[in-house]
Amino acid sequence: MASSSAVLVTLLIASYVAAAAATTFDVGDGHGWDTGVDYTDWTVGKTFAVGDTLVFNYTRKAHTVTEVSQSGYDACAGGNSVSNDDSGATTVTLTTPGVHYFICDVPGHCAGGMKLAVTAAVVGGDVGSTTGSTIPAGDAGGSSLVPATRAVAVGALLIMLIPLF
Ligand SMILES: [Cu+2]
Repeated sequence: MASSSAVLVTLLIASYVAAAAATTFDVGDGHGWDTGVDYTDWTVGKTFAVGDTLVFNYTRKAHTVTEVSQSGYDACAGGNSVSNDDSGATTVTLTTPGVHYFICDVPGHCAGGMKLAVTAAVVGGDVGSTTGSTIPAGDAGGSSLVPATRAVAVGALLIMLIPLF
């Protein structure tokens, strides 16, 4: 029994590691963070989750990566920013679920299209918080449910096998 128990624990850990795998996104891909790029268009077809990382590449001091509230995003106003950087290589890890808003705070650039809204879905490693994975994000909610469902299935399997040990 001890060996099958070890196999089960290994499977369980493997499942959680797979569910928690984070993705790194190069914002704008080959275009980087620049004027003349449609960042709403860039997000289409991409699924973002808590733990994922956004990398903004641009010429140092030529642009900023300014995380703002929704109102700051809508108005292209960087005054009450959550964070601000103009180093040329800004890395942002999505640590909380929900929508994260970024603009360039150089005058005219946000209005010219340098604004990005990304919805981070909850990763389904924690069974207790799977209700959060249905945050509306286009098609993001559906695909993020897959690892959550797998975690629940593994948990149910464990409960069924516990009396055997
Ligand atoms: Cu700019």
